[in-house]
This record gives sequence, structure tokens and C-alpha cells, in this order.
Amino acid sequence: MLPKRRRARVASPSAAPSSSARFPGVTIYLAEPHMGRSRQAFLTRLAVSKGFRVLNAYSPEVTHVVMEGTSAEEAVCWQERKMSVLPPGCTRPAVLDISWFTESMAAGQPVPVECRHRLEVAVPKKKMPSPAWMLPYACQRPTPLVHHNASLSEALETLAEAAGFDGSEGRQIAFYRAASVLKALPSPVTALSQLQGLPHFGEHSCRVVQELLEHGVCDEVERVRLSERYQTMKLFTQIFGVGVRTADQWYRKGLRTLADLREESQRLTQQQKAGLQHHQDLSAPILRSDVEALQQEVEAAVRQALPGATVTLAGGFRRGKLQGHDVDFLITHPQEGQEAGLLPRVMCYLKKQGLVLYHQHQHSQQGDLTQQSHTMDAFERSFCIFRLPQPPGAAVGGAQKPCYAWKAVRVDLVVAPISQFPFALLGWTGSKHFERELRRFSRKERGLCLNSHGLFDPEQTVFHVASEEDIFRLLDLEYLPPELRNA
Ligand code: DCP
Ligand code: MG
Repeated sequence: MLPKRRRARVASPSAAPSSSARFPGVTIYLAEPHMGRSRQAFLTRLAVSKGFRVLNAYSPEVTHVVMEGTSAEEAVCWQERKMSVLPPGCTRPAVLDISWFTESMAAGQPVPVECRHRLEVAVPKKKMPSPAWMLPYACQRPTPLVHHNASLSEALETLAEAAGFDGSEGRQIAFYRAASVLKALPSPVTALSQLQGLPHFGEHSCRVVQELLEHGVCDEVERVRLSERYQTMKLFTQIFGVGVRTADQWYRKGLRTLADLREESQRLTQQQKAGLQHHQDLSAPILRSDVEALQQEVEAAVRQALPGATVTLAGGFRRGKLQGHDVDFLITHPQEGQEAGLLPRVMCYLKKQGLVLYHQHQHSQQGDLTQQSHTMDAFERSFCIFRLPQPPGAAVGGAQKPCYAWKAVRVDLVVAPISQFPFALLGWTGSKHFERELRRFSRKERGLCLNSHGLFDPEQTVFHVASEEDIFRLLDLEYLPPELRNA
């Protein structure tokens, strides 16, 4: 539901300022979402300067709807949606590709609409592998878990990770963006020319792809992968409770192995000690069957602690991953406020079941909710290591625990009040890159602040939502189900 102020703005389409419209039969509407606000504003100014009438919102007066980067299917959906809210009997506007607009601007007058301009009857695209085309934000395009360019995207992600280890956030994000574009492509990249026109492909990423296409390996990526720095930082940051800063300090002190860390155990936090103690189990992937068993245990504990409270799987497993490094559960209750004090009771029950090897409780820190960062939110939570019984015969544990059929698994339990639950679910489903892009899109293209607590406009107006779909709708984005958020 839009706040009143915003609804009012949407309800009264105004013509972009112009001295006089030179072409009376033509009223243009430049349709988002794929266009982006700043481009829309730029094209509007251009058209107005040439004497065209452009409306800032869709209305029955519009004769020419112009879209950019939109498929015929999307255009038809868009048109159906818009027509359904117009008075009956309205004439349908022409829904046109940007090519009609650019040709008209170049001609200084509206060019006749030809079949090739029409989106709703778009001729089937010629089979042309390049140049490729792609929307710039990862949240604007579907990214499946299994895609066509794994070896290329993995190489770029290695460079992203290494840049992150060196504190080069800009380079890290640039590589992640390029990798994410590859994941969203509908077919394998086999020639460098296919990268033409793709967003976020700078000179460096192109060079990496070129080497991989030509030689099957990229020297730089191989050097990084084999480097002591990368291998050590990777080993350290995979330990529960260890971030890049700590890993870097250890590296600079000359520490290289888990044995080195064990010798320094007096300097480790409780969380890191637990991470080190269970390192072998925690570095093995968690499987779907583990997730199902865990969910049953957590659901039983939550049911016992507060009838009516619910447990929802988030994180990578919600996106369809078959393996993961932890399991993320969100807990809520349909009645706002009922969730308060729930988590300690849940943990107490789980401990009594003998399931908890380690847990660290973090209280809710909800102050100014617009200020919550992208990696950390303010929900009450418990970072846990659970002792998960394994079915007989499962290969678990090392030599140190031959008699126990169990394995240690990392679990995050997060409690969200129901009013914030859709935002929490969206924020905790990931992927991390998808979340980063969604927040950047909200800020840059919509002027709104999005985090795991809510969506806020600059005057701190809070948008109320009942579902993830509502959030996409408020942002005027096509809804993407979790399995297409693997950016
Ligand atoms: N998240 C968050 N705040 C945290 C930790 C995570 O908002 N303190 C978000 C970021 C991710 C999502 O939750 O989008 C899941 O984070 P994970 O690190 O668990 O990553 P995944 O579940 O995607 O992958 P995996 O656990 O398999 O590594
Ligand atoms: Mg996870």
C-alpha cells in the first residue's frame, strides 16, 4: 500500500514541461521499469525539447508507450495490467520499442509506426548470439542456480574474493557484477564478441574471459588461486566468527594454518574457538536432508515455546541450493509483539534435547531502522552450532569421534516481528549479491532505502507490506521467486 503522498503523485499524470506540443496526435509515455529513472528523465527532456508531448504517468491520453529492453511477452503483460485500470472503451496505445523513439528524435518528428517497432507483435528475434543484451541490476533479471557459464563466473568470483581479501571493495564488486551478468545469460559464452553490450564488463573482466575462452585457463586467476595469501585468507575466513579484518591481522602476524591458530587460542573469541573446534564438520557442506531434519527440530522447539509461531527456511537453501555452509531460519508470530522473548525459550528447549553445541544470543537492537547496514540487521538472533544426529551409516566425524553418529552444523535463528517479516525474508534469502543490487536499485532508481526491516522514503515514511511480492511491486520490479535470485 503506497503512502498517501505517493499515491497522490501517481494518480495525476502531468505533462513534462514544454512550450507547445508540435505533434497533436502524439502523446508519449516512457515506461519504466527497465528504463531507469535518470534515463527516463533524460529521454523526456530530449523529446520535450523537440516539441513532443510526454506524460510523466500512464493515462488514457497516451497514444505511444515506449519501452526499452522489454520483451514482447513483458510488454503484453504490462499493457494488460495498465488497460485493466483504464475506463472501458479506451483506445489502446501503441506499445513500441525504443527504436521508434530514437528514430523519431533523429527525424525531429514522429516516424510512422512500423511492424518492427511494435512490441506487442514483435517479430521473432533473428537468431543472433551477439551483441548480448541485459538489464543492469541483478534484481531486474532472473538468475537461476544452474546456469551456462559456471567456469567463467567462478573465475571472476575468485578475483572478486581476492580483491575483498585485500580490502579493494570497488574491484570486488566490479568482478561480482560481471560474474553475475554471466550467470544470467541464456546460453554459454563461446566468443568474446558475445560480451558486447553487456553491462559491467570492463576491460579487466573481458580480458579474463578472453583468456579462458582462448586457453582454457587464466594466468591471473591461477596465480591467485595458488597464492599463499588467497589460500590462507580463504581458510581463515571460513572459520565461524572470523571476518576479513581478523583473518588479515592473523596473516600479517605470520599465522598460516589451523594449528597456528590453535597455538594462539587464548586470543580467540568463544565463537572462533567453537568454530575451530568443529572446523572439520563445519567445512563439509550441509545437505538438504540435514536441513529437513533441522527444520523439524526447530519447528518442534518453536511450537513448544509459542503455539502459532512459525519457522521459515531462508538463505541459499530457500533459493534451491542443494548444499550450503549454514542453515538460516526466520521465526515470527502472526500477532505482532508475541515474538518477544521467544528465542531464549526456543534455545532452552533445544539445549534440553541435547542439540546445541554452541550458541551466541544477540538481542534485538532496533533503533533507527533506516540505518541498518546491508550485512547486519538488528533482529534478535542466535548464531548456533547444532549437534545433528546422522542416520546410521552416514560418513561423519573424524577419528576423534568414531562412536558418535552426529555432525556439527551452523544454524542461524533470526526472530522478526510480523510487520517486518517480508523484508526480513527477502533480506535473508539472498544471494548476497542480489541483496546488494536490490538495495542499490532501490536507492538509485527509486530514491528509497531498503533493508531487512523495511522500505523507507527520504521522509522516513514506512511502506507496509504483506509479502515479498508487495516489495517488488512497490519498487516496480518484476517479481523474482527465490530460485531466480541466485545472482
Ligand atoms: N544475511 C544478513 N545478515 C547476516 C548474515 C546474512 O542479512 N548477518 C543475509 C545475506 C544473505 C542471506 O542472509 O543474503 C544468507 O546469508 P548466508 O551467508 O547464509 O549465505 P547463503 O545462505 O546464501 O549461502 P550459504 O549459507 O550456503 O553460504
Ligand atoms: Mg546460509
